[in-house]
Amino acid sequence: MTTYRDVLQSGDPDIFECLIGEENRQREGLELIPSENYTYPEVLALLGSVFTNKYSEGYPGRRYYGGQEFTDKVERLARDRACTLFRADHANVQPLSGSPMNQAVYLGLLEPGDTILAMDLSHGGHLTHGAPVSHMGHLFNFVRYKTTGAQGAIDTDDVLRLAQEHRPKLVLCGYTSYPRDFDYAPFRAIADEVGAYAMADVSHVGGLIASGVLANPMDAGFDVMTTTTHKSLRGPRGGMILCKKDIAKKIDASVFPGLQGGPHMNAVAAIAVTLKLADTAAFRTYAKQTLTNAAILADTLLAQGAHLITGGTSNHMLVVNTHSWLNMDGTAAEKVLDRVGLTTNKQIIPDDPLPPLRPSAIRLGTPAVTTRGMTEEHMTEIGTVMATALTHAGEEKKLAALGDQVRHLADGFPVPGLAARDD
Ligand code: DSN
Repeated sequence: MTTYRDVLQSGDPDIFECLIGEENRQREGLELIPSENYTYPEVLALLGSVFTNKYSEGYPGRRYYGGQEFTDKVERLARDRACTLFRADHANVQPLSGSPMNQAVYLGLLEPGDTILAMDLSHGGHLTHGAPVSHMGHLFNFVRYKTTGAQGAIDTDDVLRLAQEHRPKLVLCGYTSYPRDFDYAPFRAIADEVGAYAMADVSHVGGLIASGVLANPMDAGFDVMTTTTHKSLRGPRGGMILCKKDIAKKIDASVFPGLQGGPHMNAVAAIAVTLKLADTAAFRTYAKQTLTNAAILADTLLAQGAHLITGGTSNHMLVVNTHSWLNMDGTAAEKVLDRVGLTTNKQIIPDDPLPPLRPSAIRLGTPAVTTRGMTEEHMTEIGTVMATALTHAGEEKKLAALGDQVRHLADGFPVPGLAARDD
C-alpha cells in the first residue's frame, strides 16, 4: 500500500530527506531545551489529519462557514477539558501559538499606551512581555521588575513599589528563563492594590500546573492565565487563554475577530487529546519525574563545579553560566553540546555583560528526556557527559566518544511516535 511518506519521498525528495534527517536527529540525540518536548503519537496523527482542511472562523455554534458538526464538538471538548484541568471559568483554545495568545490578552483588556508591569527579559521574561524589539513593547508601556541576589528571588515589596509608582493596568507573572516558581498570591494582592488585572503566562509550566506539581495562578484568583500547549503539556504547537467569567467575552472577541482569522482545527483537536491525557495518573507521575530529573541534573552539574543561575532549580529548567564557570560563552557551549548530541540553547542571564547572540549561559530542561522515560540515573549520566564535554571542548576524540555514549543512551529510550531506524 502506498503511504503518505512514499508519496512525499517520490514527489519532493529534498523535503523528504530533511524529514528523515530530523527524525534521526531526534531519535539519536537528547533534547534538553526546556521549552521542547516529544508529543504524543495521537497528536502527530491529528496534526496530519483532515481537520487541517477546515475553516472554522467563529466559535462553536456561531461560525462563519458551514460544515462544523465535528469541529464544534472538538472545540467544545477542548475548552471544557481546559477549564476542568486548570480550574478556570472559561478557555479559549484558538490562539495559534504563544505570541498571539499574549497579544490577544493585552489587546482585549487594555488600551494602547496602558502600562503593564512584567518581568525583565534578561531576568527571565519573554519577548512578548514587553521586550523593546517587540511590537507589544511599542504599543504598551512596559515597566519591568527584576530578580534579586544570587538566589534570583523576586522582591515583591519592590514590585509593589513599582506598581504604586507606575499604576499598571495589568500585572504579569511569567517567564521563559527562570528556574524558580512564582508565589502568585502577592502578585494578586499587588494587582488589587492598584486596580489592575492579574495575568500569568505559564507557558513553560502549563503541564506541571495541570498535574498539580506546581501552583496554579487561577487558585490565587488571577483574572487570566496563558499557556502554550507544546512545552511541559506535551501537545501540539498552540496557545490557550484561561480566564474568569467576567472577561471571557473580551478575550474571545480579541482572539477572533480581533487578532486572528480561522483557528487551526487540526491543532485544536490535538489540544483536546493532550488535555485528556494530561488529566491522568500517568501524566501526574511524568510531571513529578520531570521535577525530580531537573533537581538531579542540577545536583550533578553543581558537583562538577558548574555555576547555576539562582543556584539550582525548583522547576523543570536550569540556566548554566558557562561564562563565569569556564570562560566559555553560551554559543560556544551550545555548539560543543550539539557535537555530542545534547541539544540546548544559548541564554542571556540577568543583566548579561555579553551580547544576546553570544550570551553568558545555556538553558536546559528535563520535560523531553522525561517523556522518553529517563529517570534519576540517566540525569546523572547526562550531567556528567555534559560537564565532561564542556571541560574538554577542544578534544575531538573525547567528544566523539561522548557522542557515542549519548547515542547509546538515546537508543534505549525511543521517541514516542517514531519507529526505530530501519536501516
Ligand atoms: N521559545 C520559547 C522558549 O524557548 O522559552 C518562548 O517563546
